[in-house]
Amino acid sequence: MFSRKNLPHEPLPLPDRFALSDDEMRARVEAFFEHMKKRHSVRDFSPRPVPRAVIETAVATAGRAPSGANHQPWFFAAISDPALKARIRAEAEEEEKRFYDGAAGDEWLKALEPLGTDAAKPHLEIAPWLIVIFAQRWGAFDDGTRFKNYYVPESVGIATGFLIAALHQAGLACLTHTPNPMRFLNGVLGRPASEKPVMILAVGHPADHATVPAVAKLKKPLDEILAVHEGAPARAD
Ligand code: IYR
Repeated sequence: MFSRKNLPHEPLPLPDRFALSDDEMRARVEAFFEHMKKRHSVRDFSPRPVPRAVIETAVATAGRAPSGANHQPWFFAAISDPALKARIRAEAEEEEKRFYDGAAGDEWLKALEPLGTDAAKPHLEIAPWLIVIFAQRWGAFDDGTRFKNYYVPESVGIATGFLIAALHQAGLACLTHTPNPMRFLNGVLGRPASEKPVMILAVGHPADHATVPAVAKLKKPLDEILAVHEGAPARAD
C-alpha cells in the first residue's frame, strides 16, 4: 500500500465531524461505559459458529486504530479451521505446561491463582474463531524495500483494544491468550519472521456454564486511576 515516492503533507478539512451538546456527551459516554462494564474475559466458549463477516468487520475496526506514523504495524490471522485450531492448541499447551510447571516463577504463578488458569486450553479448539495478532517491526514499500515502524507495541495494543471493543459490541466474548514463546505461530500461520506474534484472542459466544473469577470483578475505583488537574475553563468566544 505504501509507495517510496514522497507523500506531501496535505491537510484535508476534518471529515465526519459531529458535535454534541454537553448533555448529549455525558449521556453517550455514560451509555458506552455501562456497555463496556458488561465486557468480561471468558474462558468457556460455546461452539456456536460466528459468521466470518462479523470477524472481518471487527478486524476492520481494529485497523482504524491510530498508529505510529500511520504505518499500521499489525496483522491479524483469523482461524476457524478445526485442524489449525487443534495444532495451535497442542503447541500452546506444550508452552503452557512449561510455564505452569515452574518456568513462570513462584511470584507469577501466585498472581495467577485467583484467576484459576492452568495449562489446559480447550477453548483454543472450542471457540469458533481464534484471532492471532502480529506486530510488524518493519513494513514494506510496494517495491519490496523495507521501512521501520514506530511505537509498535503501543499501536498494536490500541488496535487490539479496538478489536476487543468491536467484538463486545457484537455480543461476543473473548479471551486473550499469550503462550510464551509464541514463535510457533509464524510457522503454523505462514507469517514472516519480521512479524512478532503478540497474542491469540479466542472469540465466540460464552458457554451456558461460563463463569468469571470473582477477582475479575474487582476494578480500581476512578480516584485510583485518575488525577485531574483542572484549570479555569477556556472561554468559547
Ligand atoms: N499465558 C498463560 C498465563 C497467564 C498469564 C497472565 I499475566 C494471565 O493474566 C493469564 C494467564 C495462560 O494463558 O494461561
